[in-house]
Amino acid sequence: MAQERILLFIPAYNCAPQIVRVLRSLNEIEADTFAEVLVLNNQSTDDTQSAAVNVLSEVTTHLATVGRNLNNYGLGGSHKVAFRYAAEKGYSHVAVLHGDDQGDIRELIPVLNAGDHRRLDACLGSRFMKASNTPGYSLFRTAGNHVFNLLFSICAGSKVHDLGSGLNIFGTAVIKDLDVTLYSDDLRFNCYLLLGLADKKRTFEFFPITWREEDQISNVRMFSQTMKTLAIVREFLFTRSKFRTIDHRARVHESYAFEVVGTNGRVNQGL
Ligand SMILES: Nc1nc2c(ncn2[C@@H]2O[C@H](COP(=O)(O)OP(=O)(O)O)[C@@H](O)[C@H]2O)c(=O)[nH]1
Ligand SMILES: [Mg+2]
Repeated sequence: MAQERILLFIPAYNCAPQIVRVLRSLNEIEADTFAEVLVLNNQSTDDTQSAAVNVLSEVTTHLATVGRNLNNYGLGGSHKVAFRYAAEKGYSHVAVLHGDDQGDIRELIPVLNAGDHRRLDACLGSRFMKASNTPGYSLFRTAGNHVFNLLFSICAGSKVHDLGSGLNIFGTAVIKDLDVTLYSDDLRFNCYLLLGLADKKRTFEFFPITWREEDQISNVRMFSQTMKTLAIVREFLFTRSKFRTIDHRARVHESYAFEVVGTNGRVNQGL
């Protein structure tokens, strides 16, 4: 088997205080667990970029790079940037950790140690399993997510435990899947990706995670998000050919590109 090299992708938008904590947390895991850590600042309007660049020198365990998307591509579009970068650099996997410090990178380590990411096309963090923990989540929000998980389970034909959390790992089959480009660039990207995985009979499993809601600002507008997510279910169940072929983006970007704005220059011992 080719050598395993995992890119840790950290999407970041208006999360200056949190990105500093997320980057520091990389010192709590074994050095070079990830071949590279890529923070992508998605055109934040706050100090996210300078906060990330300034803390880079404190990251001693990993090669870490901060990039700036050339446009605001949304969370989904940022995934597309990272997947392309991983394909170009020959990384075997892309792990994703949201930059707003709601998740904990240490919770991915048991998945890696068990080798689940080699066995499966995707390992997806879930906020809604028995062993999950969601301090700060209202009962209403949790119940709503369970309803959606049920709807998506019907679509996927297997149990879905989360429509898209901020801690996941994807293998080469997903990274190189050209259809991913057609999925929505916004926060619903993970919903499309999930149903796309199921439709293509890719293998995925969920693992329980802790997801904090402390000083983070959620940008999700609950009602509009609910209606848009229902529309994905309808499209998948009733017009599958459309789901497979149409462009699901509100706006089509010619390319998904970024420029490097900082690196800690660490030389990875394993490379
Ligand atoms: N809302 C939003 N988040 C983005 C964007 N680009 C990257 N992100 C990151 O995506 C993650 C999820 O966004 P967030 O608004 O926290 O959504 P939520 O956690 O699902 O409520 C955060 O880490 C953001 O920093 C973007 O264009 N919009
Ligand atoms: Mg968040």
